[in-house]
Order: sequence, then C-alpha cells, then structure tokens
Amino acid sequence: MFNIILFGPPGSGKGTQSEKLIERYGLKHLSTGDLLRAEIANKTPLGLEAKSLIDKGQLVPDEVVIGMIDSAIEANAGVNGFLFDGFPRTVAQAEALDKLLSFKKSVIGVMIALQVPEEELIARMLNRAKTSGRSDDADENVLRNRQAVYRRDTLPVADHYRKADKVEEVNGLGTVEEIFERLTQVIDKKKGI
Ligand code: B4P
Repeated sequence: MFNIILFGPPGSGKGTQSEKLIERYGLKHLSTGDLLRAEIANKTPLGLEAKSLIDKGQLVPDEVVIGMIDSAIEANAGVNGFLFDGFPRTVAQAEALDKLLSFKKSVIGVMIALQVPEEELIARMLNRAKTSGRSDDADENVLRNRQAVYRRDTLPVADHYRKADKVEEVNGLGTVEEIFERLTQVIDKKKGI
C-alpha cells in the first residue's frame, strides 16, 4: 500500500487535485469533508452536529472524524493505498491515523503540503460559493476563521510528519494541470517510478 496525505489550507485545491490523483494512481479517496457533507445531506444526528460547527468555520470533534476514517479504512481492505484529503487536521488525528495504519502494517508514504497565499484562498472560496451552495464558503468572516483555525490547529500536523521526514511542499498556484504535474513528480519520485 502507498498512502498519501494531501495537506493544505482550506481552498488550496486538495479536493480538486485528489480527483485526478486517485485516477492516476488507483487510490481510494478518503475526504473527511465529503464524508461530513454526506452526513449533513442525509440529515443524520452526526450531520446535524457537524453542520453547526462547519457553518462557523470550526473543526468537527476529533473522535467523530477518527471514527469515520477508522470505518472507511476497515471497509476498504485490499486497496492499493489511500489518499487522505482534509485529514488529519489536528495532531491527535495524525497520531490516531498512524496507529490505524500500523494495525494494517502500513504507513504514510508522503505528505504533500500545497502552498497557497491566504488572499488567493479567500478569492477561490468566495468564487466557489457562487455555485457550490456551501454555506461555509459564503461569508468572508467564516472563511477567515477557517484560515485561523488551520494556522492554529492544523499546521502543527505538518511538523508531526516533518519529524519523520515525510513532508514535501508543492507550489499550489497555477493551473490545475500545472499543479497536478508537480504533484505527480513528487509522488513518482517517492514511489521510485
Ligand atoms: P473540506 O471539505 O476539507 O474543504 P476545503 O478545505 O474547503 O477544501 P479544499 O482544499 O479541498 O479545496 P478545493 O479543491 O475544493 O472541509 C470542510 C469543513 O469540514 C472544514 O472547514 C471542517 O469544519 C470540516 N472538516 C473536514 N475534515 C475535518 C477533519 N479532519 N477534522 C475536523 N473537521 C473537519 O478548492 C477550492 C476552490 O478552489 C474550488 O472552487 C476549486 O475549483 C478552486 N481551485 C482549485 N484549484 C485551483 C487552481 N489551481 N486555481 C484556481 N482555483 C482553483
């Protein structure tokens, strides 16, 4: 198994690039954002709790997302590898993920950290709000809060994987194709292709 974490601030293009990467490498895409939005669409109790936090730009509790990822890993035994998108977002989630993978005798192969300036992120998400219907994209105050939460709670996750020499930084500015090309170069090198 070759497992990848696609890391970066909200709006950095993780979801966009994940769609292309899973096709290229035959990976199973696990996006906690998508899993949570499915719970919200189905109006489950978990979805209702998650929606009130997401709409304020806050993170959903660690135990909730760790439980979702645990079930998803169990449900996908035998895949080539996982592409984790939007997870882990806290150091506690990273430690839990390392443990879940070790039960499967596996590890993270690489964490790719997309680098995008904050003003570009805000512009992208305000633009996405016009068509996505996502309430967490529509209000600039919420968008700024999501970036602040990222800096406070999520950036330390990169340090966690830096200690294990797993982090590769990639410029996230440019066309979707240009960025995809940069990502595949990093992954192919790591996989020894
Ligand atoms: P996510 O669904 O992970 O959303 P995201 O960070 O907004 O998006 P992403 O980086 O994937 O951006 P995208 O490709 O779409 O999280 C949503 C919320 O769920 C979180 O705020 C949190 O509350 C909760 N949550 C999720 N995971 C959690 C966890 N593990 N723990 C706790 N809470 C959790 O790109 C954004 C826009 O840019 C798109 O419109 C796209 O078209 C555009 N774009 C992409 N690439 C571009 C490019 N190269 N140039 C110009 N525009 C581009």
